[in-house]
Amino acid sequence: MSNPSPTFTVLEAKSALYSEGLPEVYIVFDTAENILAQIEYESLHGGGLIAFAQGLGTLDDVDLDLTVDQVASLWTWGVVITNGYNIVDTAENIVWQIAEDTLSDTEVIKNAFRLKSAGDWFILSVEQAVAFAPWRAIADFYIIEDTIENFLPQLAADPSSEVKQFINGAEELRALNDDAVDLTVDEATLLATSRLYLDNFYNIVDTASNILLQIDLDEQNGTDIVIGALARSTDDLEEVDLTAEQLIILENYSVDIRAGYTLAYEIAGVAEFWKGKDTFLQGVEVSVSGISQTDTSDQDGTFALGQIKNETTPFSLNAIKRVTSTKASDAGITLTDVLAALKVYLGKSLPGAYASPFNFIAADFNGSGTVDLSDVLQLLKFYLGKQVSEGYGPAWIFVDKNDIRYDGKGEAISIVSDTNGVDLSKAETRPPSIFHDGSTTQLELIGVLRGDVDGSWSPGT
Ligand SMILES: [Ca+2]
Ligand SMILES: [Ca+2]
Repeated sequence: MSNPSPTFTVLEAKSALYSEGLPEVYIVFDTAENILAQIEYESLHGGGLIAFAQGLGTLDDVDLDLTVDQVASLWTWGVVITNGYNIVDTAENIVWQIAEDTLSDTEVIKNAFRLKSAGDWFILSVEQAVAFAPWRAIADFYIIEDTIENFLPQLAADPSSEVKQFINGAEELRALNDDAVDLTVDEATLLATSRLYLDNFYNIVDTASNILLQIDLDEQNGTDIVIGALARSTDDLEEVDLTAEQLIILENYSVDIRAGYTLAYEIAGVAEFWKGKDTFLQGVEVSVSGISQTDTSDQDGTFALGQIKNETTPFSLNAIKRVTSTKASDAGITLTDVLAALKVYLGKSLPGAYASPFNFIAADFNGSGTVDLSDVLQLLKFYLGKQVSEGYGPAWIFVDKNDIRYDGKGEAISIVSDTNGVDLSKAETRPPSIFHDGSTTQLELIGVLRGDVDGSWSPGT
């Protein structure tokens, strides 16, 4: 059984050194204050009392207030601090020590029961706040004061990190007086949601698309990130397509659009059958010549063509609805249609139930521009399920509603033909091509099926 090493207080060790001498192995066991005083003394005078000690004792002082330097000294001398203590120091020293600790992994500070300032508010840079981030105990009183440029990378790097929470928890975030800072919309949003006081003047420099998006969000959420900006400008709008409405919004928000932009808009359209009420046509493929915009009407007959640019207006639209069946019944073709086509050819009037200028289009079974006896005979053949001559057969034709004149009851009374100033007749059955002049963003297409003269076709057939 070995004897434990003798223990001395600092004073006892000093006294022993100058009288009977110290044993080879001893431990200095004392309060932190005494050990620190002796360390300081020996550091100044080159003594070796503490250095000779084989071990330094354990401090047991829950309420001890130490500076970072004192903690570092104790640690260097191998003093084991098992219990809590307070670090009372300036933020700068604590931050420095935290940085040292992080490098050396000595965890001096990590063993601290708590960190506290001397009652003053710490003013930290973002970098210092980041260093503090794992030390949430100090989060009570501090101000982050830095440049926006330093905030942004830190916030953007990991928006959900503890660092951001730490920054969010700050009593006050302040930007330095930086009146001329240029922010993107995302950056302004990031700063605003991080409780940075955006009191200072700043410019939002971004694309129109982003600014518009933010204006939209602002209005939805009742915030004023963008609205609060003193000045906004967009750098490079060469590639941005704006609608006229968006342009007005940007102007209302005093967005200075410095570079060029393209004014664009969307055409909203609907396709419906000429006969009956609200029979909408699905599967109408609408395209614009020379532009890659295309859409196909859905169940409601609606379609949309986006990003139509002003400089490409006016233009023609193509509307196609494919006929896949060769059965007369699928095209709504019955004997009534054959007889009706014959009446059109003979110039006789049709029953009021389906008399319409659309009859001329439907009776021209080959789309030749005129209704002649061949149209009637070929339609009869088709009705009978016999082979028809090339060029004859059901096909969808679309008329721009703007080219149709209606009576007071909404019945079509005439359709303009593609021959200027002439209405459709059996001698001129071709409507004008669908032409868009940009005066409206609405487009209504009325479809008629060649061969179905009385309009008995229905989507189910
Ligand atoms: Ca014909
Ligand atoms: Ca029919």
